[in-house]
Amino acid sequence: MKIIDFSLYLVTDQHLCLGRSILDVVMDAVAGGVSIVQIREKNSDARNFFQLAGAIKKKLEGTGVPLIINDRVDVALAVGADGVHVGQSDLPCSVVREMIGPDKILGVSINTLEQIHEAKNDAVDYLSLSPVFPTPTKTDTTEPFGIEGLKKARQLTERPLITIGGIDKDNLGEIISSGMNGAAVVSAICSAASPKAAAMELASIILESRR
Ligand code: TZP
Ligand code: MG
Repeated sequence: MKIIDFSLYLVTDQHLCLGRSILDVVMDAVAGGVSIVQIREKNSDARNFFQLAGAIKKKLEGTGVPLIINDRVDVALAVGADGVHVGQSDLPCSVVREMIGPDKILGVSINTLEQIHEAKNDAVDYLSLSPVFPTPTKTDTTEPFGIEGLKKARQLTERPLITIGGIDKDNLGEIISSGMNGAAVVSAICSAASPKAAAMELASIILESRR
């Protein structure tokens, strides 16, 4: 049984880091209380993604914060990452699970309530409801779940649920109160003046909302 803390899930976007190195942003965010990190590189070639992920993997060693790779199973395996996150148009979860083995973390994006049922037999460790709100960070999304959608999803499954899209300090409390195991953010941390301070604030909102 894997014990994974999904509370504050950082998803990176190199282009939203305000010119700072992604490595510095990630480590600053980890110092502030991020519990899990996903490297998401939509425009990197395999070599650059591999080098970046390897460097981040090294830095995260000993922190207890798992490293997840978006989409690229090959990159995840090559750097010995802790897991992979796939979407509905990536390799099927059953295939990815075969490739990464039983011990790695596997997460999948869920875009509709029906997809929660469809994932019923998939050996995934968490479902990411995507998006909860519209966001300029990713515009090619399906209809946002909204808070009501999160609550409905919570009724449908006992599996770990996180959500992503437009999450910031003003709506995070509501998201956690709707039964989510965690919240994933890009710009709220990557584009913050201080990623560490931002992560600290978000982490404390999560703690507060669970009390
Ligand atoms: N998937 C669905 S929304 C999103 C991704 C990667 C981007 C979320 O970014 P932000 O800045 O936290 O709204
Ligand atoms: Mg994907």
